[in-house]
Amino acid sequence: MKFLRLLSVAALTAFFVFPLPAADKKLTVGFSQIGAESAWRTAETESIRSEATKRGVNLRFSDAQGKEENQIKALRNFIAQRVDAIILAPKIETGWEPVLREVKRAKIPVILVDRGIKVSDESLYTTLIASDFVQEGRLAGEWLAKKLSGKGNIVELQGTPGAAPAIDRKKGFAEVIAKNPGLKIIKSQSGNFERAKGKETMEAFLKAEGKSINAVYAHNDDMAIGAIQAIEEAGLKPGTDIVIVSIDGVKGAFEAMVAGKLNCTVECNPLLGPAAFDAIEAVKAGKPVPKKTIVKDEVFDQSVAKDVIGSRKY
Ligand code: GYE
Repeated sequence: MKFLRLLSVAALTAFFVFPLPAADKKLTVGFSQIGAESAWRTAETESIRSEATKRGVNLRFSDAQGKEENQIKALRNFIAQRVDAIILAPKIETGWEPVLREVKRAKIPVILVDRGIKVSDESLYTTLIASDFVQEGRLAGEWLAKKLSGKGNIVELQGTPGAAPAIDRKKGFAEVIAKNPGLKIIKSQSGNFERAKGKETMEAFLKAEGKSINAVYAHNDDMAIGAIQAIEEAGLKPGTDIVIVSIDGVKGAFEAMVAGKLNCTVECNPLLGPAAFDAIEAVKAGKPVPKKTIVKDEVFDQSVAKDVIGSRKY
C-alpha cells in the first residue's frame, strides 16, 4: 500500500517536473490559401491537407476566395487562435509587412509556400518553399524558340497581376525572346490564372490579330486550356495552326498534349505539403531551416506526353 502511494507520488512528481515533451503535443497550423483558381492550386491545397492528416496536425484551413484582404484577416484570426505555425500561399508580392509584423510579435513562424513576397525585413517569415518561376519562363521560351525556329508572333497570357509567378514567368520568357530577333510578343495581357479568363483574353487576341498569331505562351495550364477552346471556336487548330506552351504540368495539360492540342508544359510542382510540414517540425524542434527551398521542375512536350501521363500525380 505504502509502496503504491509512494509510486503514485513519484509519478505525479515526474508529470509536473518533467512535462510531456513538446513533440508529443498535437500541432495546430493555420493555412491561408489564395483560392481555387486553377487545378494547380487545388492540388496544392490537397497536398497540404492530406499531409496534415497524415502527421496528426490540426489544420485550420482558410480559403481567401482570391482576395489578399481575406488572407490578411485569416492571419489575424490565426494569431487570435494562437496557432503553432502559419502556412501562407500569398496572392501577390506586396502588402504583407504590417500583418506579418503582428504575426512575428505573436512569435508564430510563417512558412511561405509557392509564391514569394517583397518585404524590407526578411525576418518577417521563416522560410519560402517554391519553384524558380524565372527559370520556368526561360524554359518555356527556349522550348518555343526552338519549335518556331526563332521566328514568329507570340501572344502571352499572364497570371494574376502582382503575383510572383506572373512577374517572374514574364521576365524569364522575355529574356529568351530578347535573344531571338525573329520572335515578337505582339500581345500580352492577364488571364488571372483562370481557364474562363484565359479563354476570354484569347478571344480578344484572336479578334485583334487573327491569323498572324503563331504561338501562345500561357503562364499556367488552365489559361492555355481556355485558349485552346477559343482557338477551336475561331475555327483554327490548337497545337497545329497555333503552337501553345504553358506552365504547371497538371493532368489536364497532359490530356491536351495527348490530344495534340497543347504542345508543351513546364512543370511546377504543387505537392508542397511534405516540405511545408518538415519545415514546421524543424522550426518547432529548434533546428535551422534554409531561407529558401527551390522545387525542381522539368519540361514535358507532346513527344513524351503519352508515356508519362499515367505516372503524373496531379
Ligand atoms: O502556376 C497557377 C496558380 O502560384 C505557382 O498559381 C502558383 C501558380 C500556378 O494559380 O496555376
